[in-house]
Amino acid sequence: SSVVLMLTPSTFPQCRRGARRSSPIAAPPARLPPRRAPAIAGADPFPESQMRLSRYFLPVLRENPAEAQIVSHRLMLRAGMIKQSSAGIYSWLPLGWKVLRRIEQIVHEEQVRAGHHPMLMPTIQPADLWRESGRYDAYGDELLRIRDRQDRDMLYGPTNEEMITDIFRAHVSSYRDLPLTLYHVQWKFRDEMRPRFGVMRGREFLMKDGYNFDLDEAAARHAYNRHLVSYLRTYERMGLQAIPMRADSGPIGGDDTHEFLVLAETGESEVFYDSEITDLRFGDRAIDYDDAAQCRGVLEEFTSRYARTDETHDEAAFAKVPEDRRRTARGIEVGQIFYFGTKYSDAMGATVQGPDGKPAPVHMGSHGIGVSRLVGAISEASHDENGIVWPEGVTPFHAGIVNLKQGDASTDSACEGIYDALTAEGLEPLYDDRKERAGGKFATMDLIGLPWRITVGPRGLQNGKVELTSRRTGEAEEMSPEAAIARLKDIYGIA
Ligand code: 5CA
Repeated sequence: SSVVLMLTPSTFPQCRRGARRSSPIAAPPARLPPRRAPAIAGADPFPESQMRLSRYFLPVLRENPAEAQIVSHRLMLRAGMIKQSSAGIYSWLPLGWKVLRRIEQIVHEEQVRAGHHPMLMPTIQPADLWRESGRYDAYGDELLRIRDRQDRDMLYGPTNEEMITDIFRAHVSSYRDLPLTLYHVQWKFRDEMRPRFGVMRGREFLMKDGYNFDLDEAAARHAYNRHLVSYLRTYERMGLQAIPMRADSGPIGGDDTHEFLVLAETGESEVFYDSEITDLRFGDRAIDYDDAAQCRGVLEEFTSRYARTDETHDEAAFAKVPEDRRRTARGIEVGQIFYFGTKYSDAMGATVQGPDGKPAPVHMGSHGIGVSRLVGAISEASHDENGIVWPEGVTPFHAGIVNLKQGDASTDSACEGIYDALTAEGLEPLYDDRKERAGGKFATMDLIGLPWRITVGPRGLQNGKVELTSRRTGEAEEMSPEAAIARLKDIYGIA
């Protein structure tokens, strides 16, 4: 039973507050002072200039690839999104990379909204940092150890607690510089024993990892709660319901951690929960991320019911949930947040001078989102027998334009007109301008899962009409090209 929230961008007010042509900057929420000109929230920072299928690179596969065991992997291969290079390592072809960018963009927008600072750390790290924390040996075989030409031990980072702590201790020495949360979105490598399910469990994968530094436990708990809230918002914008569940901290350490799980039959984790939890929505509520009580309230609302992964499952506690609400299911872990106190700051000497003048180790936590895994998770949660069904929030192209009679002058020019009008509004249409039969064009559009399709043919045009079709419901409606454009503007929250 996969769970998908049918969210449209109009669920999010920041999307509605007017778009300016092709500027990739998000509209600010109502509470904050306006920064720059608003545009479509979550827009691709590198929009394509050539969105015509005759010139695009979309190597779709007709046959089901034998190596793919789950539907999302199969569909991502068939839709020409990824190509395996070696076990658990993939190239991202243009369509796949486009979805990845849109997910990454939403992650950035929500991180910045919560007051966190983007940066970028390298993929290759010196082993010595990991010797300081004790994890160089403790991390085991998943850590890819590398030796450079000077015989120095290096490693390909599976996570960055040590490196960020090293940056912190070099530059921050006073409590006045706290609180501080830094994050980046960077490729990671974990030499997984069983890479599988495509990008879902890769060896090389893209992760957002963030790290908070706070003076004391109370402040660090607020950072934890703030991350939980911002993650709820982040996943909902992607059209996903990701449920925070109490989990185990594994090699990251610490005693407080939640995983965010998307329910899906093919998920790798077994989960146990009170069914009431699936009724919760973060929705459109205003949140002040500096308000500790407000953030804690949201955390309590979303974590007070029983919801655990098999690692922390407690039969006795689960038995207290009314029987008709007890659920056992499977889930995909799309993120995890940790509070680990002074584990790394103690080991690595990351202290600040407190208000009393005495040095004290900083309290820390780390917070991850599986950015590349999300592409698989969304495909797994949102598809039908014909292909993927992208939620509007992450779709690679906002709409497809299907020309039913390529080469017919008036049909071609109507399609070009719609393409230009949508592009001028800051939307990205994908125009199927190939000389192919209608059935083949529809099948391609269904496979790659664009949520809206405008079908343009000579017969409809005689009455001044095109057809606007929803990929999700299959419902089609005849209307003028102008009305179709206006409808799409409305759907994507362009004033
Ligand atoms: N340092 C902490 C928080 S930044 C950390 O590494 N957390 S983690 O191990 O839970 O990873 C964060 C997220 O990355 C996971 O929730 C998962 O969504 C994603 N992830 C982890 N391993 C893989 C993998 N092998 N392939 C794809 N995504 C992965």
